[in-house]
Amino acid sequence: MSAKPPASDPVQDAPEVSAPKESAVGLPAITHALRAAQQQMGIRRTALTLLRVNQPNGFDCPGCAWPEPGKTHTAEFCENGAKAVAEEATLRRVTRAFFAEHPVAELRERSGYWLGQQGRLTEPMYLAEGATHYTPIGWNAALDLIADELKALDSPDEAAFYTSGRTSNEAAFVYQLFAREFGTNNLPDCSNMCHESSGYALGDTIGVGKGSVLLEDLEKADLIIVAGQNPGTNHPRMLTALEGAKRAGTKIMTINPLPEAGMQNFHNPQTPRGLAGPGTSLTDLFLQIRIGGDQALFRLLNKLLLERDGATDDAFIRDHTHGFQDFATAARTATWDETLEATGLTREAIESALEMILASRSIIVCWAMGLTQHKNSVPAIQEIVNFLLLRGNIGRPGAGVCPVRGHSNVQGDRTMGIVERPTPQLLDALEREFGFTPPREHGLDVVDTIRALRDDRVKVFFAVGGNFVSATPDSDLTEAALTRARLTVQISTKLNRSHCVTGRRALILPTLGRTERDRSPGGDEQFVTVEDSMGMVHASRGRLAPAGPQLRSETAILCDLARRVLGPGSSTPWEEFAADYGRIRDAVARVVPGFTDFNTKVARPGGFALPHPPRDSRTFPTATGKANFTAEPLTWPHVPEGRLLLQTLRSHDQYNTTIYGLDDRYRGIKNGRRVVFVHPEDAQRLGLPDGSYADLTSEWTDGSERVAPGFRVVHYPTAPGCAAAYYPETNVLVPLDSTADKSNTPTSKSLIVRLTPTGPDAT
Ligand SMILES: Nc1nc2c(c(=O)[nH]1)N[C@H]1C(S)=C(S)[C@@H](COP(=O)(O)OP(=O)(O)OC[C@H]3O[C@@H](n4cnc5c(=O)[nH]c(N)nc54)[C@H](O)[C@@H]3O)O[C@H]1N2
Ligand SMILES: Nc1nc2c(c(=O)[nH]1)N[C@H]1C(S)=C(S)[C@@H](COP(=O)(O)OP(=O)(O)OC[C@H]3O[C@@H](n4cnc5c(=O)[nH]c(N)nc54)[C@H](O)[C@@H]3O)O[C@H]1N2
Ligand SMILES: [Mo]
Repeated sequence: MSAKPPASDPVQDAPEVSAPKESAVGLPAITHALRAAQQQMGIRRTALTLLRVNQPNGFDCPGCAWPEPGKTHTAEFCENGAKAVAEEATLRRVTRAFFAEHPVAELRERSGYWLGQQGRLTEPMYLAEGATHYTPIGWNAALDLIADELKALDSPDEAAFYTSGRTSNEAAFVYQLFAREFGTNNLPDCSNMCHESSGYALGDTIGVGKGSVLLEDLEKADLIIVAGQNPGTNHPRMLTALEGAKRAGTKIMTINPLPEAGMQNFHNPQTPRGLAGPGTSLTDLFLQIRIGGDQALFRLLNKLLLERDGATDDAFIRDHTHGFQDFATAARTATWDETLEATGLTREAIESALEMILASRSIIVCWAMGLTQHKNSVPAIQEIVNFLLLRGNIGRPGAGVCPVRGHSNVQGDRTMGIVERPTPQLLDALEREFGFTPPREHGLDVVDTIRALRDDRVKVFFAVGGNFVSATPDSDLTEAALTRARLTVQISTKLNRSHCVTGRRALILPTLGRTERDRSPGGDEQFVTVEDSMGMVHASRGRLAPAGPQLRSETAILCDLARRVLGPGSSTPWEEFAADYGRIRDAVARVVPGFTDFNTKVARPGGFALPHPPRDSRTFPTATGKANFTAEPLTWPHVPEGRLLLQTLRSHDQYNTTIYGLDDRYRGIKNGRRVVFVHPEDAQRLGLPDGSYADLTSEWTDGSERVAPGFRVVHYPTAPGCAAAYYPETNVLVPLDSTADKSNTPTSKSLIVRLTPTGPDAT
């Protein structure tokens, strides 16, 4: 039970509410972007920096993983990309004087927003056992301290190595190599909380856990279905691509419990027409689904397609798939009654969707966290794969699966081997290249790492980026678990809560961001590479002077640490790797499939596409050698009387746990984050007038309850029975054991909650 709001500032939190917006981007977005950027970086640096985002010779935007178009527009950045850049390129600095002034106990009481506003970390800092303050420490002493602690463990599996998805391919490759030479596969990753369900569902069915469409496919599609995603905020450049597709005649169907502004009407900031004109209405059909109802919806659509003469691609099914009969038997059991109950949709809405589908030869389905963070996420995504397979919508232009990734290199980190369940092929290749015996037992994912910390099975926690304590579920339990560690280490750019809730000893190691020039110890300028959401790999070069003379690149830190931990017993050329990232890419070329001639190919502007057998040749590297239909039991969340189903999502002014500001412009919220969006009819039934306050209590199957107090009730046109509130303030409500089947992803989008009125008006 928690009484203390962990990440929002109650003093500043005074939400003002107006009507939600019906369109997105346009001039206001540019003004907001530039204002945010200038506050952090000043005018000259703003212009210089923003012109370099996503340009062939510039750096990859640290915002989202949406790909760059082939011919980049000069201003191929977006409001939220500009905020992400400004957050990193800020001129504010956290120095040793800051840490001398603020005891850790005080920093723990600060909001995540406040911590982030303090600026860039500038030198390594150490929190000794029992100390009240962080104090400066040299790089050598810091790295030796970590090496000593790691070497003193009884087993390498007592350490866990977390990654957040901004890490470059080069750093990710040396990181996983170091962990495995050290002897563990404990590589928990932010994707365990993110697209893991997509990876599972796609790996089992099409044999590749990644999307099968390229940017140019969007314009070739007859229909794009956007399910469980809010691109207006989280992938704004996707709206430009959707607008292009609409111009080419593509229809768009949106499936979401919320009417998100970006999907309704889009004012393209890259064109004068978009700035001044009426904008483009993107969505042709909006299905306002209940949270968790997607599996039921697609199962019924599949049944209806099976019943229609000529609606299925029988040659594709015969030649390329496996498991059709079992799937068809399961699909035929779908009923209208059950589907209407699970989805909250009307029969007419589903019939319109069916007609639109039947009229479309080529279909792409895009999705993000609205599909991945539920108990039934893996079967729901697999039902979408069934849906696409039925009409041969994979492996041809304008058709396929498009999971839209979050962090800008989260997909690349996985490709480089940041996985707790490595394939034997990866381990064999590492063994051949580097001459050591990698551990074969699977390691810990995020949820299991928290359990292991709680039970003293993991004693050293090491993170490259991210904000583990704030991004993970069950905040109170997780924080208590982390404080049991002997040592916690964070390689970070900005201050966050994970520097304040620490193990017995703690280290902060400051690192370069994407925007900054990276010179190796020998003085040569280096570049890194990243992979976007569509499997395109390209170079990223920072140009700004580093935020301080002491900063080191992630790659340099990890190579130096590996050398100290592994000693002369390691035959890996760690120093050469740090001095020349090209050497790392040469090794990647020999270890990771698809990277042959890596250095040559990445030198081309725009980079290169990784092979994707289902997309390229309709070959499916699954156990059956075919694309697999699946027939999983149909489930959806059942909500007891008087309760609502809560999803935790992002506001327009945040990047995960980084809070840029306290507004959510498109949803009509200003100056506050502790709000809960509730359908007016539910609110009335529950006695919650707009503007009243309520505590949120989540109810878990073991009878335990978790409380997040003091949310302003906002009447909002969400699907009935559903509610929404921001992450990370609500992570305290997510039970550690409430995870998706198979993928073990926390169910951050379906929590059963009750709202208890509080404050002066409560009766
Ligand atoms: N500016 C900005 N950009 C970001 C991020 C950020 O925080 N800020 N985060 C990055 C990361 S790591 C990620 S993973 C992505 C996240 O990108 P999104 O997935 O777009 O992010 P969320 O805010 O979690 O929004 C989830 C959407 O799914 C809908 N939804 C919820 N439950 C259901 C359901 O059961 N069914 C359906 N059909 N829809 C549902 C919600 O209403 C909402 O529109 O964005 C990336 N880009
Ligand atoms: N309730 C709930 N919980 C969720 C989600 C949800 O929808 N609801 N979404 C989940 C998802 S999709 C994700 S991806 C996770 C995100 O989890 P994380 O990736 O762990 O969290 P972030 O907030 O993105 O991490 C921000 C921190 O990264 C550091 N950083 C930024 N850039 C760099 C860099 O270039 N290098 C290094 N070394 N550090 C850097 C900064 O110190 C910054 O404070 O959260 C998950 N948690
Ligand atoms: Mo994510």
